Amino acid sequence: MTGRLLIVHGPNLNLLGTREPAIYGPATLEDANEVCRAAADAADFAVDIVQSNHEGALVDAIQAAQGTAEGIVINPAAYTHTSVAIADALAAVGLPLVEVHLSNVHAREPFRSHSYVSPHASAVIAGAGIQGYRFAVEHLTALLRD
Ligand code: DHK
Repeated sequence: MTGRLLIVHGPNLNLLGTREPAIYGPATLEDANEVCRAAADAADFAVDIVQSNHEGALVDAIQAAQGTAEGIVINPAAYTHTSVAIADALAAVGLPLVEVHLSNVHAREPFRSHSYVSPHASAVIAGAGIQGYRFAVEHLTALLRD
């Protein structure tokens, strides 16, 4: 393996598959994780995957990536729009970062258009469903390779 990525899923993403499928799609979190593993494997990268409904646990996971991962893919879910702590943790570790949203957050309620995370991301992917994770991993691994 060339390297290692951390994949971070925020609150309520454990409910994918049953949660508002008209918005988030029919795929489960395990389906999304499989997309990440396959894309990472194709680029010769390994993945660590974390999902939590708790802001502090997500901060801990991001901090722990320093020294263990070379890049982060994160869907901070609702914390995208509220969490200075998660944005600060991402800035602190300073790893190449891609932000993913399953839905097109810009076509939804206005509060979803603001992200505390985006200023720290090299790319933001929204509205592509779980394939967004594939695009994110492909982009990040290419960035790390070049
Ligand atoms: C997931 C959530 O849980 C929402 O709170 C965000 C994001 C959008 C998504 O589209 O993946 O607003």
